[in-house]
Amino acid sequence: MAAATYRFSVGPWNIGRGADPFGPPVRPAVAFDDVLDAAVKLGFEGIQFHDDDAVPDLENLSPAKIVAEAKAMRQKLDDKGLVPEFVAPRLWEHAHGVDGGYTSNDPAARTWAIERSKRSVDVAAALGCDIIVLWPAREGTSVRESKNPIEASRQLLAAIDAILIAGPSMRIAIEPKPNEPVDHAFIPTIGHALALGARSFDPARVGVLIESAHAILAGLDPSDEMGFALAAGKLWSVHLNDQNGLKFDQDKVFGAANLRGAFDQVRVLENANYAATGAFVGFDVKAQRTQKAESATAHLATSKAVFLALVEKSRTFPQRVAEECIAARDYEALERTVLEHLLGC
Ligand code: GLO
Ligand code: MG
Repeated sequence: MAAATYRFSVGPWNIGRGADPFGPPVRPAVAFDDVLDAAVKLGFEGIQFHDDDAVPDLENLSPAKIVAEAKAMRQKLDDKGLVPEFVAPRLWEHAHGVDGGYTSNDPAARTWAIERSKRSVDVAAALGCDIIVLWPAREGTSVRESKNPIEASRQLLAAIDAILIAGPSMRIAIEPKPNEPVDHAFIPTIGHALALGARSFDPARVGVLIESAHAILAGLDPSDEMGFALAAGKLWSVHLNDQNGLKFDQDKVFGAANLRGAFDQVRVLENANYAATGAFVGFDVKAQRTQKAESATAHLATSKAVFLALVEKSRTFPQRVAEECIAARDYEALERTVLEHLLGC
């Protein structure tokens, strides 16, 4: 049986802004239509959206107008042979979400966050995709005593339920991150996300999106986080990238800091036949500040090339030798087998 092929996806924030978080733009921002053309050229079939990437200025539009604009976006994708992968409510950039959305201390902000999420559901439905990604960016604290974690968990659960009710055909993929932009996030790991989902009104529709860097920032092995979600049938998307230890979220090229760790992530996806589920492989990577405009998508091309090379490494892995090492409990020999395979010797 031929091995299933992977489908790749990308978000406009991985191509467009021309700035890093520490300074003004150093390249012109890439217009949205050019992002789509770049995706096609790079061989990425799926587009990931923040709600206001799909419908700019949606806060100032009526629900009917939001749906009309999302339908126009759907047509634009169709014309280019692209498909929408997910929509994420971008709560963390709006003034109302300054103290978080669902867990804000301001009840008006909490109401706003739920309403905005319902609009995201409308956008996703009109685009024709069935995944809402929740990256709970500011749902946490920088001053521990400012929020009550018991209450916050209840609020997050209520938000998940509200989204599930608003979109009966939607699934929610929670994208946990332990910190940044807040000091401590309320849903820091995959275990937290799945435990919360299990308590929701429809657990079958709550899963996860795993970003490699977010697992590393939590001190965890991304491939183990993936394995945990895969065992539960809950890995609905991935944001592969890399991270040089416990720093800010670097969004480095996949495999750039830890090639073996990247291999282990590909291997766990391969072992679970992730490609056959139809779920996408996304790369949440950013161009380096030093990069010139004409080659500012190289980070995506390299991440995809590394991924495909590691798929090959996974498919040619000397499994029989590895099993013999395991049977003999000779993990030093296994270590060498892995390293020699990766080194190509
Ligand atoms: C930042 C997150 C961010 C999300 C995106 C989709 O650390 O990884 O890039 O993936 O906004 O919600
Ligand atoms: Mg991400």
